[in-house]
Amino acid sequence: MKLIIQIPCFNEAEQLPRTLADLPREVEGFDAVEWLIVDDGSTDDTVAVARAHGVDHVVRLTNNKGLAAGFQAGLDACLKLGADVVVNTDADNQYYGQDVVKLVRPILEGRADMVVGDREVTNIEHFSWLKKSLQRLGSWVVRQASSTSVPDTTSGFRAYNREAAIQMLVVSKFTYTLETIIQAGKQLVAIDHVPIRTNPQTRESRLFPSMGAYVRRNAISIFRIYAQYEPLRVFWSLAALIGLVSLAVWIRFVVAYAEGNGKGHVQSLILGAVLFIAAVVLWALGVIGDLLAAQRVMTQKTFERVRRIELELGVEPSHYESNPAHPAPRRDPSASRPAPLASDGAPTEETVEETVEV
Ligand SMILES: Nc1nc2c(ncn2[C@@H]2O[C@H](COP(=O)(O)OP(=O)(O)O)[C@@H](O)[C@H]2O)c(=O)[nH]1
Ligand SMILES: [Mg+2]
Repeated sequence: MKLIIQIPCFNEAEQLPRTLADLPREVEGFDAVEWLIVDDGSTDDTVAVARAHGVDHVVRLTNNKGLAAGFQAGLDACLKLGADVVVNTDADNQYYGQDVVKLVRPILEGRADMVVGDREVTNIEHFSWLKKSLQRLGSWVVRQASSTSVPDTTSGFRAYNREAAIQMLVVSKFTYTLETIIQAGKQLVAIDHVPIRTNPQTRESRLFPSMGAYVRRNAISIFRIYAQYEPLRVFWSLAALIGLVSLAVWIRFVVAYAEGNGKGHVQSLILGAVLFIAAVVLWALGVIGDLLAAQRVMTQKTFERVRRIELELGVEPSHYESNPAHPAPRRDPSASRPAPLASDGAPTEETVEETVEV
């Protein structure tokens, strides 16, 4: 069993040494524990520092693509490097490195495919009252949207087993944390959570420059992701709401008409009609969204199979730079590859020989 701990980094040369010093090199239940960083177009010495401190694998993206893309690139590389379990942590030493052990336990015990570290947000000293309240509200919304019970949905300290990692497909640009939970919930991946410890804050968040930006981006992301998975609920609820308003406005007109004052309320008739058309449009958007969601499921399944084929063929990870000091053993791609067939489908001479040898 191999565990790879992945760390997305953007200009983290200063913080990395402390973070790496805290990470385990051995974890019970694993024969190998390796470290991987995703350098997302850093302009400082992130890669050199990582190498100097024993990082085994480097995925170096040419330019800054954002955390969600970095996370996906890292996950892909970890799978191709043969990880059975992938743990993701922050480069700023936010999470307590030794808690990796707690995080992987439910996976090792076969109780979960994905485990989210719970920072127990109410106990974090450097989070303001407002940030704690928003975290609680946001996490509640994500729990509703994902039908899961994850208490700390924005936590970046997580573990995925191979199956969960193979199925993960992040589309959102800003946040992979929320999308992966909603996706896992909808795909019925078994999610668990464990309490984990955090270290004192070393610097301000790079991801969210201000509280306003934090709320805005997360709210938009939750809405978009939820609408992608549940378009009928989102659009039909809105359609029903606007439809009811249009009905109320029309009733107002009918009452006035019955009282002989219809001419004075033509505006109500027009407003009701406009609202009714809006409701019909929303209803239709729900139907289109639902058709697209079905399409998305098929794309997802195709993607998953392509990924399995890539893994089977031993395709190299993209943007990968191995560390000469820590050569990584790879899975042998030829181990389970079927023997080649001639164009007419018959076994080739080579195949026959190979078969005889076996
Ligand atoms: N790939 C990538 N990672 C980033 C980027 N910005 C921040 N990170 C990493 O994402 C992780 C979380 O960032 P951090 O500033 O600690 O955010 P917070 O924990 O949400 O406050 C750290 O490991 C950062 O190095 C980025 O643009 N791309
Ligand atoms: Mg952090």
